[in-house]
Amino acid sequence: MAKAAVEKVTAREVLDSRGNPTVEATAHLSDGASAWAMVPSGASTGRYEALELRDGDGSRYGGKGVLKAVANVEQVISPALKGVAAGVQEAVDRILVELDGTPNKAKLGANATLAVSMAAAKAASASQGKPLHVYMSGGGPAGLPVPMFNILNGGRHAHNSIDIQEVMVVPAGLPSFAEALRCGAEVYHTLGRLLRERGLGSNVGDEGGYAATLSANLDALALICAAIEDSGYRPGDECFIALDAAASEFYDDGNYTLACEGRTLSSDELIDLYRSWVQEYPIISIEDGLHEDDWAGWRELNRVLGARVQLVGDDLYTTNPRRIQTGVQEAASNAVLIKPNQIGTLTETLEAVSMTKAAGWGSVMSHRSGETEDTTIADLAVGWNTGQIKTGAPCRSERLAKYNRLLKIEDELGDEASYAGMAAFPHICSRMKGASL
Ligand code: 2PG
Ligand code: MG
Repeated sequence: MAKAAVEKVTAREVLDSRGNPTVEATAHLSDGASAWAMVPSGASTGRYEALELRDGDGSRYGGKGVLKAVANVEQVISPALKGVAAGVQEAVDRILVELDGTPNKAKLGANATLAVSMAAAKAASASQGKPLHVYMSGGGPAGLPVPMFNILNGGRHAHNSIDIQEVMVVPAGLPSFAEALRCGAEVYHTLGRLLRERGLGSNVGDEGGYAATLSANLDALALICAAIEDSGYRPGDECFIALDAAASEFYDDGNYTLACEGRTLSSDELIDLYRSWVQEYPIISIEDGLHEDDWAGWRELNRVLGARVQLVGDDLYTTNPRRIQTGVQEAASNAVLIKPNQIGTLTETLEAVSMTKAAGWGSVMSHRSGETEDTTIADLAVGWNTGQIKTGAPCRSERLAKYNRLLKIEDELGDEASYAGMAAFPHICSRMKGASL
């Protein structure tokens, strides 16, 4: 293994896809290799996420500047990493965790630590002359993930739209990543046409999906099913539907309010609603179906639907190994959403992935709603063999950057490329059609 050490880490404030500041860090190594990384930023952030350090100085970017995080990289982290072997990720990340010293990166900011953690990995892979996904895999099994395309945006990502934050198409039954991407793009365009024909609006939300003016959440499912069929794909066989309800966003005091439908439901009633949707539509996955602290609800949801639908915890776990452990003990779900900036280093993110896999659960590598041109998560999904990735619609270049990176990796792997397909959903019935609840 190459022995290149960190010389220094520089950083700057750049802008994300919503025009908000975020951190870019560049790791410079002793052998001349260097690489940059940029961190993303969420809108529907979970209560238990690591801290995203913002300046709070209203005279710049409405208080959203990240100059403090940039200074932490250059003045605190850079000197501490000088001389550390960049190719030993655990060593780099251990220093970051120890320097911060808080349970949630409150001192340095997870935007500072993650930018450095990713830049160090990218620089080490460049120094060793390996593609990032090969470097990250450490020689373990790697594969192309099933993409989840968020083609209809609601909730916090698109105002005046449905309550469900993301309605995704999942081409799990196709033979390759390239074919899955083509399917996602074709269904996306068909959905746009259907929305325009019906006068429902086809502007796009933060993740590139349509922000349509629908009067019921269920309408989104019917429309997407029609778009899958009109595009020539078989729903429930080649192409499925996934939801991210992001239910913490419409929860208040024990109840869930679906504003676009004008009704308020208890946890049990919402579970019943999901069950009725699953009976009617080829839904393969539901993320954050319930609030991040509604553990009793999650156990019940998993009991009712877990045998045939992937139930993904995002705000519930915030990529935090301690919370995932609790989830496994309580049988609260059967999958975890993996967002590196929720925890703040690559080593801790990998720990979350390993724990999820050890439980026999599904793992979904994920972007944030505020993104950049950084494509690290595409390589992580392949190198860590997460089996699934969600990184928005096939629209907006900060989303396509990741999908296009996966296309390139698939090409480069040639005959060795294997598409995860239905195997990415090991714990649920392999085909939805005809299954009864
Ligand atoms: C989510 C994400 C990404 P945000 O809830 O899963 O789609 O949204 O980054 O706003 O938390
Ligand atoms: Mg989510």
